[in-house]
Amino acid sequence: MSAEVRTTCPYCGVGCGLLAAAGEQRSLKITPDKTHPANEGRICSKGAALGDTVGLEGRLLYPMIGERRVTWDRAFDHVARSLRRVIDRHGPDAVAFYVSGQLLTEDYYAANKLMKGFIGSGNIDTNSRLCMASAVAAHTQAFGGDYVPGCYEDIDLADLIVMSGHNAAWTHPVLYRRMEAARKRGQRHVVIDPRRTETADAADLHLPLAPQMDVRLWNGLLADLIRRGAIDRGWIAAHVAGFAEMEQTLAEDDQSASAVAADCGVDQNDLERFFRMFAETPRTVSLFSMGANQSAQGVAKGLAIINAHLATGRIGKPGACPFSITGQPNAMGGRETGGMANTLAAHMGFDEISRDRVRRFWSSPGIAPKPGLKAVDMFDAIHDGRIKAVWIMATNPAVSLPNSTRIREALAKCPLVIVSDCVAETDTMAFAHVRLPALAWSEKDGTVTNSERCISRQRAVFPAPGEARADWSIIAGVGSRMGHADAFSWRNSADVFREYARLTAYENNDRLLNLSSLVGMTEEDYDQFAPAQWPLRTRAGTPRLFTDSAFPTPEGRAQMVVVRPKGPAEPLSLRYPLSLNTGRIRDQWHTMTRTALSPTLLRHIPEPFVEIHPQDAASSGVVDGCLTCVETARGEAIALARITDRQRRGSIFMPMHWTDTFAPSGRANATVSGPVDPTSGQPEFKHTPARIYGYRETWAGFFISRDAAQQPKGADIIWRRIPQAGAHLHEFAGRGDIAERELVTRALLRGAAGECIRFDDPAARSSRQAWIDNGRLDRVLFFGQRLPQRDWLVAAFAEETLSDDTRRFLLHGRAPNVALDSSPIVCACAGVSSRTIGAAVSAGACTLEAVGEATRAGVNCGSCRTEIARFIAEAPVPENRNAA
Ligand SMILES: Nc1nc2c(c(=O)[nH]1)N[C@H]1C(S)=C(S)[C@@H](COP(=O)(O)OP(=O)(O)OC[C@H]3O[C@@H](n4cnc5c(=O)[nH]c(N)nc54)[C@H](O)[C@@H]3O)O[C@H]1N2
Ligand SMILES: Nc1nc2c(c(=O)[nH]1)N[C@H]1C(S)=C(S)[C@@H](COP(=O)(O)OP(=O)(O)OC[C@H]3O[C@@H](n4cnc5c(=O)[nH]c(N)nc54)[C@H](O)[C@@H]3O)O[C@H]1N2
Ligand code: SF4
Ligand SMILES: [Mo]
Repeated sequence: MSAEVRTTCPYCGVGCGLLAAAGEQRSLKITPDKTHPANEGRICSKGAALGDTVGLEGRLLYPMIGERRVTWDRAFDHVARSLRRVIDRHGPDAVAFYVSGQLLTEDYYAANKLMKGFIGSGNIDTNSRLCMASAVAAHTQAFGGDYVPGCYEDIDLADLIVMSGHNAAWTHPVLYRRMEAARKRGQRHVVIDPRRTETADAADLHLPLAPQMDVRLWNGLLADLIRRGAIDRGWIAAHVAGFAEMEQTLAEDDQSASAVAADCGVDQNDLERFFRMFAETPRTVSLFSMGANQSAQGVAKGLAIINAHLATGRIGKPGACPFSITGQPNAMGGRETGGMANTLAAHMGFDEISRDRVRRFWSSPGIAPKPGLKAVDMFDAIHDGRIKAVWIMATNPAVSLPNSTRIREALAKCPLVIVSDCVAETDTMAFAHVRLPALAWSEKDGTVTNSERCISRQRAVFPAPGEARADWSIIAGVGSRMGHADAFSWRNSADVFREYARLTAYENNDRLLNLSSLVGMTEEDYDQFAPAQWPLRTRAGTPRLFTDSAFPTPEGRAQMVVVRPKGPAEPLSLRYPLSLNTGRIRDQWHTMTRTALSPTLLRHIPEPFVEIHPQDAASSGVVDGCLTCVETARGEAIALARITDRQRRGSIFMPMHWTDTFAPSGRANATVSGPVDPTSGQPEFKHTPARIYGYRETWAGFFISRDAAQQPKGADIIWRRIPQAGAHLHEFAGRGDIAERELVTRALLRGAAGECIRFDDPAARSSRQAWIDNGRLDRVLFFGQRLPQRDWLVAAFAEETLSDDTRRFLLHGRAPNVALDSSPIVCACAGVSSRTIGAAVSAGACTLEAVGEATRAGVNCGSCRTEIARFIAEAPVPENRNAA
């Protein structure tokens, strides 16, 4: 093992510090960094499994033009010349960059500088448009800038945490661990979410509101606070503008608890309990995430939450603030450098003064005159030919943008698609004319900003593999070849960062985003940089904003913005009577290009699913565990039905993660495309009118092989690939006749060599075959009605020489007398299954500690603790427990 490198996790916006030690053959040992203020020694299942994701298999390691490997020299020339040609013929707005909150600050700065300063267009936007744009707009309207007021310490200090559209237990697990710790001293949790998530389950109060009713609920709360006299009129008079207008607006609706509860579809007593808890608890933090932002009224939702805090003066004080929690590791860095189409750079806009200032700072030959196109509009412009060249970096829009069929059409039509990624094959890469290999986490070096404005270093552990390069250096290479060598002559990431820090401090009298204390950093300072929160006028940083109740608006007051409830943008109909909601699961990250490399993480939830309320399932004839079609006006997806009362009646839920690589029919965004928020441009990912029906396959099977197989061409089947330790499991089903099955068989067995053992039962339409090559199991293909569990067969692939015993039972799919457990893995760290945990609970383990002692589950990262708690809560109560 090499020495431990102090770095930051590449996944969520909590921004945990990690220690990474490289071993033989790119093995990596990960432990949480006790000194990092974000996690203080904690970690979650995804962070803990990072070691599984750093192999070189599947990496893009060389620049490619079409199918040709080229030198960087050639790649830079080609990209620069092609972009130049488009700009010369069609103007700067005919090119666009679509970037990502997973770029480092240095990368973001470089991309933004090239587009806005040197190409001279505003057309750079980011996947943060799908994620944080509504919160950015809400902050800007209320506080005069995109300022996150609070810090994680506020979450520790709060007595009440209200989570709106935030499944923190799964999406920000380490922050959730901090809240669990605070609960031990009495902190209470309220979750506002149509679904009963793991987070909702564990909360003191869950308000399962009807989709998109948040503004009604928060306005109802504000009206209630006013009625009760629980607002701070003195503080409002001194520090807030717009209260009277908002108070008047509230009078337009019936704000009685009964009316609000009825509109929001929640129990009136529960609603009143929430109102009381909020009124009585000065130390309240209101977290909001995608259930708030991803909405056609996402800005209004954020503002409604902020309004309740402004009315009570709960901001800028320990344990009290509205808190938009960020998703990606560097969503904040992107907002700061200016990577969104509607900002210029470093929290400056497109006003004349800012444009002139940034132009001088960059010595720019022609700075962007106006904001560029936001993500959804940008892809519309690609579709209709206004944009003729797009460079996509660190994001997978063919999967993650709404209405992905149309996005794919746009990419297929676009004359020039350049993609920088670390992975060779993604759904977006399939459309690339030029593929540029980027360094991945563990190789790259730079800075990220987490949800609480804390800047931390990511540091390289491994040397650059192949010819992969840092994103900023790829951008600089192209910028230089476009004729701007002086502006893009950085030697290393420290150079880029210093320039960015200088820009934040440049002629800065009024911008909070100011890193002036970092301007003079030496290389060594940068290497040693310890986490710190901006504003950084001094090295100590600034954990909490607005502590003096002064806001950076012209009048120094926060603005209470009038918001009115609207409900879902697209109405339900007879044809589409259900509201389709989408989001995340605990152990996968977005489009799975990295987390799916970890077989352990895949065992938590291996396949796409759709959650359905029992009554909706019954009226649609859908049965638990069966393949189910989810249809909307845009398209169709197919996933396994999970029938559960955790879903509201009338709402269904699908995860966003699956792609062509793992489950082509399971892509949620083939079906999702809501209208966007008119201000923020953020799409309504959480509501699309839909209907469901059974897929009703006529045959099903599975195939296990050493290498990943592609879905057979020409077969209209439902295909899922599930990487396992040492093999790939492929599940499939079809609605065709025996000829379809034959087609699939031929494709999967092409090139099969060695000995085949086989058993067919035509009467039962079942067929089983196993191929053994050089003594090793090479492929297994089973069709039929009653298929065995897959685990034993998967395990057989690990045998270097198949034993006689294994060989004998291959076509049974399991050995007799071997207890099999293929139930889902609940604890990813220790690999403990739900069956093992269920058994421990039945045997009397009735606390988290007891289950931990009995099974080792939940004792490491703790990401599974809410699930274990559910097992305990749902277990039948044995007599002796009553007595205890
Ligand atoms: N495991 C994991 N963690 C992640 C990620 C990941 O991919 N995997 N991604 C990261 C990123 S980029 C992000 S943005 C965050 C997102 O983190 P979260 O926002 O917590 O995640 P989501 O699952 O998208 O959505 C949260 C909840 O919003 C609810 N919701 C839907 N409609 C409404 C509504 O109308 N009102 C309210 N109040 N709630 C509603 C959904 O039911 C869902 O439970 O997670 C980050 N962390
Ligand atoms: N239906 C639905 N859709 C959604 C959402 C939802 O809730 N519902 N959520 C939305 C949200 S909040 C988000 S943030 C997006 C996320 O969606 P995406 O950004 O599309 O998802 P990722 O899988 O994170 O894509 C990151 C890509 O960058 C690559 N990559 C990783 N590191 C690097 C690097 O250092 N350099 C380069 N060049 N490439 C790298 C990865 O291999 C991967 O291909 O999805 C959005 N889409
Ligand atoms: S909570 Fe988990 S995914 Fe998020 S930064 Fe920490 S270790 Fe990484
Ligand atoms: Mo996100």
